[in-house]
Amino acid sequence: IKGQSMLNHKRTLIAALVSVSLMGCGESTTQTEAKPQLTAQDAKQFLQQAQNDIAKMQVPAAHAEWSYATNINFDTAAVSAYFNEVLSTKVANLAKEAAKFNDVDVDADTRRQLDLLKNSLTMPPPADAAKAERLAKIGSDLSAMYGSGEYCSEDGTCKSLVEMSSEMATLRDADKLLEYWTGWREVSKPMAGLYAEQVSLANEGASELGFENVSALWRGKYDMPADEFPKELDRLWTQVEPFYESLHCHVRAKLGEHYGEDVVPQDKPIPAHLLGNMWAQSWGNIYDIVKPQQEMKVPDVTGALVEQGYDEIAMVKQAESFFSSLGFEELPDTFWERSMFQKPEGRDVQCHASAWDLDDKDDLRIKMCIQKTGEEFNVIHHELGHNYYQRAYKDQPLLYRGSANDGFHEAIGDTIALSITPKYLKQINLIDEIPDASNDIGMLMQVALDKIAFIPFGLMVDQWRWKVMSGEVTPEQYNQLWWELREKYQGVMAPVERSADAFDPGAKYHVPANVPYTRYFLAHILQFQFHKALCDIAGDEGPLNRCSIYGSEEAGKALNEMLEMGMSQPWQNALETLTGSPQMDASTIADYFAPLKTWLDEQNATRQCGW
Ligand code: X8Z
Ligand code: ZN
Repeated sequence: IKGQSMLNHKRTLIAALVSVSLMGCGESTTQTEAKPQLTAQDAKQFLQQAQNDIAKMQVPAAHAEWSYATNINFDTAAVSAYFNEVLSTKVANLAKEAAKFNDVDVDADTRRQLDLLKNSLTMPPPADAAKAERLAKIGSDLSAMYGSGEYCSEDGTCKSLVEMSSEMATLRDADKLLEYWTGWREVSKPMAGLYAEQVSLANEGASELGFENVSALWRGKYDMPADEFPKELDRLWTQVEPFYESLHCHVRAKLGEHYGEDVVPQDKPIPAHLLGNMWAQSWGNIYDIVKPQQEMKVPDVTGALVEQGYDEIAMVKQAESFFSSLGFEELPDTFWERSMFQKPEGRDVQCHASAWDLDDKDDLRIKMCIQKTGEEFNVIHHELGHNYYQRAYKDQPLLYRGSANDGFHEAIGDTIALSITPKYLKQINLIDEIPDASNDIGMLMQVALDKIAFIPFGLMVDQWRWKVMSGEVTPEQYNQLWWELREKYQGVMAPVERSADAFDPGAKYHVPANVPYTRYFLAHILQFQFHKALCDIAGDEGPLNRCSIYGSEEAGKALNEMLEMGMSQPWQNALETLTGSPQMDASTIADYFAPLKTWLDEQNATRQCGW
């Protein structure tokens, strides 16, 4: 029956396609009347077939991708590039077919699925097979360059990104920090040419699909007109900006005291190598430098994990048990057998943390090079959030198996991690006592360094990419624009002049890997909205920063209701399901951090803020 319906469907489509040329010689006036019309039924059949075809191909493609990411070599690269090309070409063809139903009167659900199919690719391949192959090859090469990248110092010792990142967290020697910072950015220099070539190939693919360019395609995935979406981001950023500026002001002043004002000039952006993170994207690691003078008890999760002898698996189990306490089913045995929790010896892997669903059934996995730190404990929750989301929507039609908008996927695990409060840490015996409220400024500072510092970074990466993808800047200007935006949004600057061949965006995973980044900006807003809604449901009446939803099955149920929806409805509806409002809104952030904002403004009273 399946084969039969496919044939019927193909016949109808082909008839529609060739009608004009077949009837080209003769009575042109009757062409439109004679053309067989596509029907709503054809659209449904088309979608059914398309989803079957994609589902079949997706599984081996995912296995190839997993093999590559967990073992980067010549052969795994070839196989993953092949599957990438074949699958993305298939989807591009289906997306083009979907456009044939643009003027057919179909129900809302069918229309949504057709639209999702048209919008689904990230880097659409051109129809020209050689170009499609080239695009896939570049993607796989860039990813390998990042994944196997290392910095070798003059004495011949080489360090991986994981090693340098972990040192930079506690390193306070500005020269050594600068060495790692510039060293890692050597890895991305050779990416520049490939990246520019990739942009033009993907733009060709996007234009064949009817998009102006890749930028328009990426901005068009948010259930609103592509040109409206950046305005929505501006609105959210405006809500957070004053708080970010207060935090920035205090952090710069403290860094100035620590490193000297010649290293950290007080009227300029902050040099990007001093913030405890390779990309200056979250600053939690320099809490010791910027913490309040008054002694404050802030849980030392890293210390507790080490002291209690947690290994990588124990950390993941602990994270799993949080989800279990909300009523989510335990992870399958295959999760434990097939995941990669540690960097293996003797082969290159893509250490950047990720969560996988190999078959849309229950083959869930994570891939991480776990470090035994509080920061990584959070990342584990982040990754598991992806897995539980994937599992929750697995029974939706394929085109609905995904994030309400891409920020939701990134926000789920982070939302859970916001519940890793002192109360929770005591419940699981990681700390002995819950610090009283007089310590809250310290704890809020710790969270703000991680979350608020991130927000402008989360915004600027795609501000850069949208301009790059739309051709507003040429490859010669790529790096300069990157630093203009880093300064504008984050108030950080390159610590040394960047050479003409530098390609610093390539030093951030998501650029060579072509993972859109606005999702993380959205996630950092959404997770506070989710946290508040879930705390209300859990009946926690204390301040938001002390609320933990651990053990609340009601909260788990409410969360799951949203997760199960997948992308079956506009994200505004999913948001409303959980929070009661269809609007993304950063005012929850202001509430969460209100005492810290007051404190920062007192500290900054005599300082000259801004850059
Ligand atoms: O890439 C990630 C996750 C995997 S989706 C670890 N994140 C962004 C990053 O590391 O740059 C999480 C926060 C931002
Ligand atoms: Zn993620």
